[in-house]
Amino acid sequence: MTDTSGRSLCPYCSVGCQVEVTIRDQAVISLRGAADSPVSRGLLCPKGALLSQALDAPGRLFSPRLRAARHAPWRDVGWAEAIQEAAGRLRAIIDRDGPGAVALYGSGQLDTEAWYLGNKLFKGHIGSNNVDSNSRLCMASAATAYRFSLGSDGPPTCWDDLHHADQVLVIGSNMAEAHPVAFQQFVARRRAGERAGLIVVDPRATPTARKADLHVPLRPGSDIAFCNAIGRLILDRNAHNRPFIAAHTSGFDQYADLLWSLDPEEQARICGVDIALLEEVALRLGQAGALLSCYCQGLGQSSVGTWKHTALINLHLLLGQIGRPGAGPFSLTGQPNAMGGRELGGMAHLLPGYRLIENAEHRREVAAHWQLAPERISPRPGLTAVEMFEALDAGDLKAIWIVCNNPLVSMPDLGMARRALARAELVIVQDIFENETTAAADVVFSAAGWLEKTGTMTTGDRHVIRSPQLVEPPGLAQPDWWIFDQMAMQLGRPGFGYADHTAIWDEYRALTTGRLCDQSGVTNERLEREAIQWPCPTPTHPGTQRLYTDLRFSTPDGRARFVPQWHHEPHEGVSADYPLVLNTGRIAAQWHTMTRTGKIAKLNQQIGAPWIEMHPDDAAQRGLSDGDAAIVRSARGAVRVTIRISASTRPGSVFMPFHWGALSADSGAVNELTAAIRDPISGQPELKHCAVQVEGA
Ligand SMILES: Nc1nc2c(c(=O)[nH]1)N[C@H]1C(S)=C(S)[C@@H](COP(=O)(O)OP(=O)(O)OC[C@H]3O[C@@H](n4cnc5c(=O)[nH]c(N)nc54)[C@H](O)[C@@H]3O)O[C@H]1N2
Ligand SMILES: Nc1nc2c(c(=O)[nH]1)N[C@H]1C(S)=C(S)[C@@H](COP(=O)(O)OP(=O)(O)OC[C@H]3O[C@@H](n4cnc5c(=O)[nH]c(N)nc54)[C@H](O)[C@@H]3O)O[C@H]1N2
Ligand code: SF4
Ligand SMILES: [Mo]
Repeated sequence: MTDTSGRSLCPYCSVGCQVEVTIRDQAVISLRGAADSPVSRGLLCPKGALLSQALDAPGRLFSPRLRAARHAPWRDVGWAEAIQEAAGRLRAIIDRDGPGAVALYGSGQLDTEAWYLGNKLFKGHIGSNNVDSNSRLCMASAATAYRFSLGSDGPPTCWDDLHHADQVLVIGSNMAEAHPVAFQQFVARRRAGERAGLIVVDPRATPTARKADLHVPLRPGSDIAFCNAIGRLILDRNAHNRPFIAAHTSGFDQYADLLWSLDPEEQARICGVDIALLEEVALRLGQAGALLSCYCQGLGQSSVGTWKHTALINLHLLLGQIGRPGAGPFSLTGQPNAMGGRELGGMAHLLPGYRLIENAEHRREVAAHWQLAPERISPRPGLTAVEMFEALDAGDLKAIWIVCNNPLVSMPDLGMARRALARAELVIVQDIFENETTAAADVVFSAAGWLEKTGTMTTGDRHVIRSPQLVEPPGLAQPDWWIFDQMAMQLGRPGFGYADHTAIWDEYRALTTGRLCDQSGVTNERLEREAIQWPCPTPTHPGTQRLYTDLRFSTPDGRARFVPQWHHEPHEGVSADYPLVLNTGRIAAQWHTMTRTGKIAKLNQQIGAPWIEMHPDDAAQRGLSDGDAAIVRSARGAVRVTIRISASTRPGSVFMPFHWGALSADSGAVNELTAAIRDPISGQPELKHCAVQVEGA
């Protein structure tokens, strides 16, 4: 048997490290970072380095499954029966209650070809815009803010900017654990003595914050006050960039009015930090040659997430820090293809090519490309992720098809989410492993996973990268695009029956022509040999590292907009019953709901049982010691945890990783506690802030 080798994208975070793998007898015999990979340059974090162990982890789905009723035993079936049964039941619901009664819940971990097809099937053919993604829990506010401030979604910056910035502001991101390879490269620059400042704004003293020159341990939820205070202090020092503001922005006067009207001392009190610290931050940002800000869920998962992002982008506009190497706002995408998912319109308000459902011209263009009548695409945006679960719970939505997602761990207010799936008439779950959500399904589709199919993804910095199939899927598992295609044909829809991924890619990339995310020049042939950053309008175009280098933005007048906004308190304040703020997030060794990383001994050893990080003062008040068992309660639920006492968290604020679910621990998932409250503009839930009490168990 000869060995084969190939290059694949790591299927975890959006840094987009590429790995070289060698295969013998359908097994990975070697795996290492690809030395010439554009971003990672040969590096991998432990999750990436241990990827091969995820392939044959326990709990793999080898074939489709059906059951007659929720508590009936599962029956493994062939594809013909599974597709016939699932499509038949879906069609019966559509015929009875209309297309609005069904929904597709997808993922930023699906490849573009598959997710494009699912989106086309629902929005174009079934006529339901109830198509949303776990990106709603993740990047929705970053995307709306880009649209408000710069005129379109799409990060203007790239990972390479970490090699050029001389001042980096990390706000609401724990890059050291969540985007480790990118962060390591920046730290290496500093270690080598290059002038590259690091300011971290995070209520916790995270591993990222511990590397900083300045750490601002702000009160959870106070980022708008922080940004506005910095803006005001920049104006006070006359450090703003008047020529840039005059030539390339709009709305400065209203923004300046807001800043002049506020008292920086008062804003510092809202942030719970000393004004002197804010003055130091303003001084350093004002003096920066190239200022890069990196931000993630500490801004996004908030009931004012959109405004948190625009408040930060305002600072870049005030200082003229955008459109140059090392300068600009950089929303750190979470999942490996959450970017591609936004580009292909895999959200309830979007259509392919960063188009909007509410725009009649956009609907017409897409319908024409899909060879459908223009009125086929409904003008009303569909239900967003959390709304889908609320609508199932209320009985307004009848069926949900969940793909590459584990909402019974990752959704806020799990009590509600469980009720929602229990009340649903039809739950189809498409995954590579058994998870908490497959356990609540009527139909399970077994998908092919990493290395087992060919597919394309867009990394966090607009690199479009294809990963080839290198091994056979186990059992009957099939690529996600194939499953969508089969379902569409069974539903009797014309225009499906794709030969392979290349045909889907060609159809999709034509829909990006002339749009900001133009991938017309990213041909199948080029994807076999290179990674290309969009926009890339022609097959000979080299791709584009940074957006807006001509300082013409995507707004109608070409000017970036200041978006002034006051501080707002998070939705659920603390009370006598629930006096602590619960902050949730990630740790370096685990990926989300642990269906892969949770089964790899080397990654699992480091994390122990579910824990809560608590300040020594809060622990002492409750008579709790390190290692004690405790119960955490919110207005919605309770979970059991082990206490970790640490001064890393602010007094009054506790932190829990959200990785564990019913299959990995019997103590209850963090999202039993969180609330389904969300940003009214973006629909992204406030997963970083709810009120809890902690007591000894
Ligand atoms: N190891 C690992 N890496 C991952 C993932 C994973 O599961 N595991 N998931 C990927 C995905 S999908 C995503 S979206 C990213 C997420 O990446 P990050 O957003 O960096 O990770 P989180 O831990 O969710 O939260 C980041 C920080 O926000 C802080 N924070 C909480 N509230 C506030 C606030 O009000 N203001 C500010 N300024 N900060 C606040 C938290 O203390 C935390 O340190 O990670 C990606 N990378
Ligand atoms: N409390 C709290 N909750 C959170 C967050 C938080 O910070 N705090 N973060 C939120 C964020 S940002 C995110 S992105 C979500 C993530 O939440 P989820 O996306 O629900 O979590 P995952 O565990 O990544 O689920 C992905 C599923 O897809 C499967 N899978 C992997 N590859 C494939 C494939 O190729 N095809 C198919 N069909 N399936 C596949 C995996 O086995 C897994 O079951 O969680 C959100 N929930
Ligand atoms: S940094 Fe992200 S993309 Fe790179 S190896 Fe780690 S998880 Fe994979
Ligand atoms: Mo995410």
